[in-house]
Amino acid sequence: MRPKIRLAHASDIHLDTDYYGGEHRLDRRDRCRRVFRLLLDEVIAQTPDALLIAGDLFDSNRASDDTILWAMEALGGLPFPVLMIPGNHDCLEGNGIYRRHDFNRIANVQMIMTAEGETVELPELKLSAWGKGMVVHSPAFSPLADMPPVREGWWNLALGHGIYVDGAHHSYRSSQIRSEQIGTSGRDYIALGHHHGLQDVSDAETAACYSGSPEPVADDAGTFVTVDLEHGVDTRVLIHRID
Ligand SMILES: [Mn+2]
Repeated sequence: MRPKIRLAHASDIHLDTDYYGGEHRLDRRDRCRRVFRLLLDEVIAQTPDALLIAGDLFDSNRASDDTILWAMEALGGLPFPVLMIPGNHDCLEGNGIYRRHDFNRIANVQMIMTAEGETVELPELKLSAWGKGMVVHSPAFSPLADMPPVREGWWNLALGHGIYVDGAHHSYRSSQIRSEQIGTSGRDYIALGHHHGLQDVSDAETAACYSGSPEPVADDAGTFVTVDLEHGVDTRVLIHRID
């Protein structure tokens, strides 16, 4: 039987926002780092079995090497595995961050890099997670399209980074997450990123959420979510505010 597990899900951290290297605006760099550290500490306090990061850990592919190495060390120091995808801000274009720095060499990190989609697994949790490595944020890119069948008897997740669209056509929008793709996915949970405000987009049998950014949006606190999966019980999503 599938074990009872707890996942944490975060996205849109945007490290190095308004920082372009050197000594200028180090306060901005340090503020982003403090928010990320606070997020990780609050995630650790929830004792999850794994952390999902649904894109935009970095604000741009111009992020400083110093911040990238700092983030790799922070992820490597976590007491649980991390599954992650790139977002549009840290996509796999040209010499992007994840091409310059191999996050898969961090022992507890699995970074999804395949544009067509790739499944990563945590056998000890009987957990299978699928996602795509975004190369270009464009209308042609469909983060949840062509999902493979679920692995029977395991927990099945997906990760996606893009814009949620419900029903009506928005064909001009980039990286669309379509409501019917969620409802027909057969997944136990879909971890989404891109919208900085928390949004529950669950459909039919499938729980799906934008975790929100750990940075406050307007007057609202930053957020992340935890997801409790227990065989025979509905997926339970809990919202955590970061004050
Ligand atoms: Mn984004």
